[in-house]
Formats: sequence, C-alpha cells, structure tokens
Amino acid sequence: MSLVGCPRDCYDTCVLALDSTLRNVDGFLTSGPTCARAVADLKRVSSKNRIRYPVIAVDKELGLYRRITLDEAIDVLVSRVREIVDKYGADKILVVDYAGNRGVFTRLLPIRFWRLLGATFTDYNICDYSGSIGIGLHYGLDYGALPGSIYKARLIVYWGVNAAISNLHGFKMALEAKRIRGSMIATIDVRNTETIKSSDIRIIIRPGSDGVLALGLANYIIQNELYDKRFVEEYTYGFDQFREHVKKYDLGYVSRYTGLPRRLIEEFAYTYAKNKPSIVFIGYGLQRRYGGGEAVRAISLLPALVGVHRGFFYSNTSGLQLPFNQLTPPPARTIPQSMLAEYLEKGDFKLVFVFLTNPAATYPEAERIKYNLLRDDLFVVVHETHWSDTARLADLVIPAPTYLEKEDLVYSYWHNYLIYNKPLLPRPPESISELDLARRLADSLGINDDYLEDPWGKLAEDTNGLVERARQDRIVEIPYRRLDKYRTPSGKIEFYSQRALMQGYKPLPEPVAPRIPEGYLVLVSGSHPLYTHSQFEDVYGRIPSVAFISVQDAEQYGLGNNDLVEIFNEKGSVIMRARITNQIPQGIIFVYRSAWTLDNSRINKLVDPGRDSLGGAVYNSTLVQIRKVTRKTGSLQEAFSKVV
Ligand SMILES: Nc1nc2c(c(=O)[nH]1)N[C@H]1C(S)=C(S)[C@@H](COP(=O)(O)OP(=O)(O)OC[C@H]3O[C@@H](n4cnc5c(=O)[nH]c(N)nc54)[C@H](O)[C@@H]3O)O[C@H]1N2
Ligand SMILES: Nc1nc2c(c(=O)[nH]1)N[C@H]1C(S)=C(S)[C@@H](COP(=O)(O)OP(=O)(O)OC[C@H]3O[C@@H](n4cnc5c(=O)[nH]c(N)nc54)[C@H](O)[C@@H]3O)O[C@H]1N2
Ligand SMILES: [Mo]
Repeated sequence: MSLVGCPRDCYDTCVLALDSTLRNVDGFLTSGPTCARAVADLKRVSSKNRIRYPVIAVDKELGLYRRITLDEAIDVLVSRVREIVDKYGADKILVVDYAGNRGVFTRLLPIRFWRLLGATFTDYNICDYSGSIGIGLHYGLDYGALPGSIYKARLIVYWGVNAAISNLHGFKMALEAKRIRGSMIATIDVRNTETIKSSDIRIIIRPGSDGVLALGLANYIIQNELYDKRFVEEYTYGFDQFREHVKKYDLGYVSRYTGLPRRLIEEFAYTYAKNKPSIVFIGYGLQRRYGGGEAVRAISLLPALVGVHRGFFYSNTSGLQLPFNQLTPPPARTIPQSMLAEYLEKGDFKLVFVFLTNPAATYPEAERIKYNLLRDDLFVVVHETHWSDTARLADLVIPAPTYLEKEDLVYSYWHNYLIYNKPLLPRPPESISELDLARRLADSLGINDDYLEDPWGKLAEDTNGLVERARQDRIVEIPYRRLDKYRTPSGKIEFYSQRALMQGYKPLPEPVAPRIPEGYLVLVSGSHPLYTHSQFEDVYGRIPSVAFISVQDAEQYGLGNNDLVEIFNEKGSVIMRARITNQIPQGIIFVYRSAWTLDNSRINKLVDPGRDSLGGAVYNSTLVQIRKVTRKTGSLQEAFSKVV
C-alpha cells in the first residue's frame, strides 16, 4: 500500500492510501470517509482536461496554440524573463500563486526562486488574511488548538465555518465527541447549513454582525461574573479597558443588531462560560467581508475571558516549529491579491507567472482579469496540471505533474504532521515539476542557491533531521508551540492590543456596521463538497449555476423555483437558476464559490475586489440586485445577449 499526503487547500490534509482506488488510510487522524474530491482524484489525473505537453499561443483570443517541446518552452520563458529583467527590472514580473498544492517542493522552493530573482508577488489576501492579522494583534501568533482538543472539549463552536463540508474529518471528530462524551456543538452562520443541522445550539445571524455578538457575549459574561478572574489576572493584559469598551454592547442593542432573540444570546453566553474546555472554530467565511478582521478579533478574545488558553482554531501554521518561513525571503514588492484585475489593467507588468491558482475563475472581478490577461503587452505563463480558466488565456503553458506524480513534503494548517510524498504514478513525460522548473530557470539566469541545489541537505540541517525522519517514516509529528505562550509586548493575551496601537489599528476590537442599501442583497458564497474551488469540474461537471434565494425574496421579486434570475451590480450582470429555499433568510443570496453562470461567466465577475480594514478580501460583502428573467425576454439566447 502506498501512502500520500493530500496537499490541497483544505483543513484536513488527509493521508490517503493508493491501490486501485485512493482512500483515507486508517490509523491516522483523518481516518474515516474519503471525501468526494479524493475519490475522484485518480479520474482527474487522467482526465481529458490534463495538460500533457507545453504549448505556445498562436492566437489567444481564438484559442489557437502550437505544441512545443519542454526545452523550447523553458527557452522561451528564460529569454522573456532575461529580457524583462534587463530592460525593465525584475519587479515587472508578477508571480501569482496560491495553495493549489501546498507542498514544500511544489510551492515554497519555487517561490524562493522568484523571490531571489526580485519578482513582485501578491499579498495572499483572498482567504484568511484579516483574521490572521486580527488574532495576531491580541495573541502574538495566530495559531490555536490542535485537532485533538476536539475530543477534550465539552463545547465545540463552529462560528462561520461550514465544517460538515469544509473540514469533513474535523467535523466527524466533533460528532464523535458529541456521541461518546456528550459534548455540545454550537454553530453560528448566516444560513441553515449542513453543520447547523447537527448542532445543539443553532444561531442564524445577520451577515457581518458577528463582532457585535462576540462583544455582547463578552459583556454579558463579565456583567454576570461568569468570567475566569484568576485566568484574566494571570494571563491577560488590558482587561479593564476591555470591560469598559464592551459595556455599550448590552443585550438589547446586540439583539437588535444581530437579529437574534435575547434569550438565545443569553443561553449561548451561559453555555459558553460554563462548559470548559471549549474550542471555537473561527471561520474564514465570516471574515471574508468588510469588518471581518474586527469580528475575528472580538471572537478570538472570548476564550481568554472564560479561561482557555488559545481556545480557538483559525490557522495553525504559525504554531508548527518548522523553519519553513525562511525558505521564502520577502518579496521585492507586493500587490493586493483581491485587486489583481486592477493591477493588470494598469499595465504595470510585462510578464505574469501563474501557478497553483486559477485567478480567472476564483478572484474578484474574474471577467476583468480574463480581459486583461489578453493584453498584447503582457506575456502570460501558466504552469499547471490542468486546463484551468487561466491556462486557457496563457501565452505559454507548461505542464506540471500532480501530487501523485512527484516527491514532496506536505504539512497542514490544521494538524501537526509532516507527510513525505513519493511519486506513485508516472508523470506525463513532457511535464516538469515546480522545483525542477525553478532549478532550470535559476541555472539559466545565474542564480545560485543552496536550497534549490540541495533541498534535502539544507532542510535536514534546518529541521534537526525532522525531514529526514519524514522521508523514512512517511509521517512524523511536528513539534508544536505551547498554547499558553503569547508573543505580545506584555507576553500575555492582550485584550487591549499594544501592537495594534503601534501599527495604527484600534487597540480594542471595533465591529463595523454592514451597510446594505435599499434594494440590495448580500451575495454569500461557500464551499461545495464536490469541488476544491475550481478543481474537479473535469470529473463532476461545472460548479452548478444555482442561486439560493429566500422564500420572502422570491415572493418580492416574483421568482419561482428554477426560474432564471438576473443578478447584477455595477460590475455587470449574470444569469443563474433560482433555487427558492427556506434555509436562507431574506436579504441573502447564496452561491457556491466560483460558480459558473448560465451565460458563461463565473459569479466572481460581480465580486467586490475591496479590502477589509485589516487587508483581507471581502467576497461575502458583495452587494447585488436581482430581477426575474421574464418570458418576454424570449429564448435563453436572447436573454443572454440582452445582458452581455
Ligand atoms: N466567490 C468566491 N470565490 C472565492 C472564495 C469564496 O468564498 N467565494 N474563496 C476564495 C478562497 S478562500 C480561496 S483559498 C481561493 C482559491 O482559489 P485558487 O487558488 O484559484 O484555487 P483553485 O481553483 O483550487 O486553483 C488551484 C489551481 O492549482 C492547480 N494545481 C493543483 N495542483 C497543482 C500542482 O501540483 N501543480 C501545479 N502547477 N498546479 C496545481 C489546479 O489545477 C488549479 O487550477 O478562492 C477564492 N475564491
Ligand atoms: N469541500 C471543500 N472543502 C474546502 C474547500 C473547498 O473548496 N471545498 N476550501 C478550503 C478553503 S481554501 C477554505 S478557505 C475553507 C473555508 O471553509 P469555511 O470557513 O467553512 O468557508 P466558507 O464555506 O467560505 O464559509 C463558511 C460559512 O460562513 C458563512 N458566512 C458567511 N458570512 C458570514 C457572516 O457574516 N457571519 C457568519 N457567522 N457566517 C457567515 C457562510 O454561510 C458559510 O456557511 O474550506 C476548505 N475546505
Ligand atoms: Mo481559502
């Protein structure tokens, strides 16, 4: 049996076993069901959407390409890079990467090459950025509790996380804790999710009002003396200021603001204060909006009140005692990732190198990105395993092996295991791994670097042999930082953040009121069980073009189930199929992330590219209007031509 660590952008980072199928291995943390994506991975590897040889564009707009050899492809890339570096400077090269494969050899070392060259990067703000900064202000580093704490918790809170879909194996652990130990699950979401359905406390909150709820809970817990005085005294800083600050969040105000009954808020506050230890999973979904960073700050402080060291989970990478940070020296320049469209449009860059991400599908203003990737003055290079939306707009496409076809080291942002991957399947002969491509480029461009030349040797030195043990044993535990240590100026959890003051933020969390103008709805998106973002469409078909709309809104706009609905804002207009449901409150439209629309765009055409006050993307703050596509508009075709 051959083992492999799944390197996809997903909490679980499962260990899979490959024989005739790929399935979750027993005996590891992620044992249990195999997710629909891993089940389909072997099909995806050999799907007809696989890129098998390098191509160069003859006419991008017409989609005409010419097959070339791998050596030719690398020569073209080298000469383009050399020319740009000489003529304009390396910062005119933009590298756009994300977490399509999170392996050390696939992601970190290749990034290292481009950093050494001096290329511009994005700031990686599309996923969990604001929350990481926010938690850091109060805790120093943003790591939280490890998965094992689920089994110890008497209360597990899913706050803006649809774990039943996005963290399948963590959710399975929570259900086990509930069944075996009688632990409680509380979930807070803006709609009735798969996760809420299995929860003991179910809270459906107004979008963007989570920060106010958190401060209201804090106020209630303090006023009713339900907080842990000894813990607060010993481990926290700035409690008095915090207590004053939250006084204005009384139950009446919080209830009006969040749309929640007072009784429910009280019940939750009481349950939270009385059931220790607890763990709060703080979701990225709730954070990906204006005010999201402040909301995460507020939520993250609740465990400090009730006396649980880091009683939350957000992202655990900073807790791993691995010196992988030093593999990627800081970039010469960064641009906001969510604003890629605008930066491409400015014409700032001569070459864009895309790998491990599919911006033409998944980033805000996806259509504007597509349009700008077709510019004559921009050379677009995509290193990909599959014909992604972005690869289809490239000048040069270089095939990559999948994670089943190359050597790598994989780690998680949830658990603390390092997994060694050996190639298990033969790779397409004309593909090149990310590390090998970086090495070829470094050689040709005269960059000498020990890590690129001898990664195993250097990593063994840096990690005291941990990676060597991983290579032998396949899976090793990574030492994890202590939960009760805080790298803040005071060395304590700072309710009143001194770092925030130094960095120009407010020292105490201050939730921002969401502004929803009359006639607008909030477009909320979330994970789909069959896809990882835009991946697996070659196996499962396009991400469904459905928009979930409340019964009340359906009535107001005269929409019936399965009617065509036009969704629009100042960025444009798309058509989707309406699904009328009582699982969503009025004022919200729910779509699957990066869903296709019936008129052949992605929903991200409409998504707001702005940034939260802490810098993160704001997908879930997108405002849209809707109207029914009427019979009068005639055939689908005509309906589309009308809105295009
Ligand atoms: N509407 C909406 N859009 C969203 C979100 C949302 O909530 N709503 N969420 C956002 C979030 S949280 C994220 S993280 C982003 C993710 O967005 P992306 O980073 O664009 O994610 P994917 O679509 O999975 O693209 C990853 C690409 O990497 C490629 N790939 C996989 N493995 C390898 C490999 O080994 N080598 C190479 N070279 N390529 C590989 C895949 O084929 C795929 O094309 O999407 C964002 N988009
Ligand atoms: N199957 C699958 N699993 C995945 C992924 C995938 O693409 N597919 N992607 C992975 C990645 S990159 C990420 S970032 C994670 C994301 O995992 P999650 O954090 O679970 O992310 P989302 O599904 O974007 O959003 C979670 C929930 O937030 C809710 N929400 C939106 N706005 C608010 C709000 O204002 N308040 C509250 N309380 N809730 C709100 C949404 O309704 C949604 O149910 O999942 C990972 N796991
Ligand atoms: Mo993400």
